[in-house]
Amino acid sequence: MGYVFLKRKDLTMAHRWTNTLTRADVTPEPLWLNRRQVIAGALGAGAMASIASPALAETLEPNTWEHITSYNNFYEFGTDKEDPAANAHRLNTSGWEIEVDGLVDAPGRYSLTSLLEGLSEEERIYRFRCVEAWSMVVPWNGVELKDILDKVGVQSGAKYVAFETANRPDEMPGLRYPVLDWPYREGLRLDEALHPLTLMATGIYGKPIPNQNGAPIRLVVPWKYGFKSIKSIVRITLTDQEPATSWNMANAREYGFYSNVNPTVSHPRWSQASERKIGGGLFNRRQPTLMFNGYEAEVADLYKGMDLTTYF
Ligand SMILES: Nc1nc2c(c(=O)[nH]1)N[C@H]1C(S)=C(S)[C@@H](COP(=O)(O)O)O[C@H]1N2
Ligand SMILES: [Mo]
Repeated sequence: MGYVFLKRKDLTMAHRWTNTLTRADVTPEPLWLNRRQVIAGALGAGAMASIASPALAETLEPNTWEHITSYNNFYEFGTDKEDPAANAHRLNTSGWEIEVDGLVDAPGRYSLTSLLEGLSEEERIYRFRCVEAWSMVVPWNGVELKDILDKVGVQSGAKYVAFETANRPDEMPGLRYPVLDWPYREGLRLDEALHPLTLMATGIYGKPIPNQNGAPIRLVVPWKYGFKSIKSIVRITLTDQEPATSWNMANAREYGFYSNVNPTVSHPRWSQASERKIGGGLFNRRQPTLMFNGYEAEVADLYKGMDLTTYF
């Protein structure tokens, strides 16, 4: 329970994401809500029962396209929430390539197209919880990271996956400021990376992902704080060492490597027990934060025996 998790094959009316759609083609939300009814109709009785629960229906009501694409963290384009939407058009996402290296069978510089070729696009409605205690619900389109890793062949010695964002000072005005040790870097333990919830997103609401949200491809790890979900990825490295990650390097006391959403472990400067859902209406009531952001049943096993206050 706690998330809508749909394989493409479960859809009666499969919507194929295509990069020919542009922002101008459709008003996304009504289209999405329509499709969601179709999706709900295709699910079994058990799944319907959980969707029908009022509390869950409320938390999983997706944010609007406007919320998702105008309130962003993407420090390469500035540190204000409005900066990415204003500046990220400068990022040239055409001919995108990703360097895959380290402990893989087929290292190399892949075009994004070739890396995604043959993999099945899915739609996932996920809660998204920023470490700053705000949240959204986002309807992503993407492929499981596992499918990409299977394609390049993870070698037996690999224990972690490291990611890097593009580092292009001419296109990213925020790189002038030493807010973080650029390029933006993130990482996952291999079992986290292979988990079926871990997505590489290329779209939102069935449209290509806007630059401010991490075009043309970004990570989405829904049970971790948002900063783990690194944007505009140009490098994926399989390694046997826990990789250095940007926020952890900036302040290890405040931002752990794991950064699993956990309402019982406070950030040194604020509580993580509740969150403000963006677009939450007139009074913008806070809602309780859920363990592992509501994905406890799916991911708790990954951390069995670990002290989550030490490995925060
Ligand atoms: N490269 C890069 N990735 C990033 C960030 C960033 O500043 N640079 N911000 C992170 C943070 S703090 C959050 S909350 C999410 C925000 O994603 P969104 O703007 O799509 O909501 O992206 C994460 N990925
Ligand atoms: Mo964040």
